[in-house]
Amino acid sequence: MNQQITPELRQWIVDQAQAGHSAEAVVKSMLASGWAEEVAVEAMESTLRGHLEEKAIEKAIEKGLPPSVAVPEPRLEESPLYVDAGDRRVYVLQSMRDPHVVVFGNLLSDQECDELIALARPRLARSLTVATKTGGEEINADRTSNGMFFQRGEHPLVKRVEERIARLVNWPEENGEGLQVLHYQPGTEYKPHYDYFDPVEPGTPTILKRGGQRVATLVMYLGEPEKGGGTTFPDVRLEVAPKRGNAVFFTYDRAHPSTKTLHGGAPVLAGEKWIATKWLRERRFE
Ligand code: PD2
Ligand code: ZN
Repeated sequence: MNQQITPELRQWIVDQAQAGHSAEAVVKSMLASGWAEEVAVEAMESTLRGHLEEKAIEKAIEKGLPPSVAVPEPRLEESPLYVDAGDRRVYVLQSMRDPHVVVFGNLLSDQECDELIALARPRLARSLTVATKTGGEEINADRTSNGMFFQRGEHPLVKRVEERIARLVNWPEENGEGLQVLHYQPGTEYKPHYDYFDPVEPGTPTILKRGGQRVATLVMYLGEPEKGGGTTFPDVRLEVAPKRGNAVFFTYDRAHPSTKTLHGGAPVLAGEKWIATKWLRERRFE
């Protein structure tokens, strides 16, 4: 007998399951009609899995979730201990799937961290965030650090770091925003937020004209505090230590809290914290 799993067989399995028959009973009746056991079990499993996936997609549409888009994926399938980022070996210290968070070690040398701080320091101003109501920039009370933006590629060091990041996370350099450097003094923090632009805000369509949505964030630690200042992910109770030279990377495939990428910079309790953030967009960011 032809033991192919046809659309008719799949439909029959779904009908049986919906009529309240257990998986075991359905497999039993398949065996009774001459199906080989492995084929029957595989047909059962793959059909129900496919059916559940379809239902999940329908549900997402019903709930009005924004569509899911492609995101940068560092090549971690074989659990490498490090990634060759072109001019540097970057260590993979930890990774999580949901939310998709990766902690990298040795992304920057101490000298690179110092040099980025020195280049940024004279240009610091109270941090602005993109004002999603208007599409402009505004001072944000939830972010008490001081910051500045580099233009993409504006300095040979900035360019080198950007090329390294593109190799590391497998995403075009042109899709990155300019690096942002932030300086936190004791008592300052960055309250939990999402980095994507909220689709319901009136300024968002204007922001998205330039490169589309943000789809990933890389926070690089340039200067470590003595206490506090970790990057927190409250939905999964994760806190990443702000160790100099290391970085935390996370992606969000839709502009929605279901990505579990709510994150914040915990208050710095002692010492100073410096970070450089690279936000990655869907498309070329000019
Ligand atoms: O300083 C941090 O750890 C932090 C926390 C949350 C940075 C950002 N967000 C960011 O730059 O988006
Ligand atoms: Zn953030």
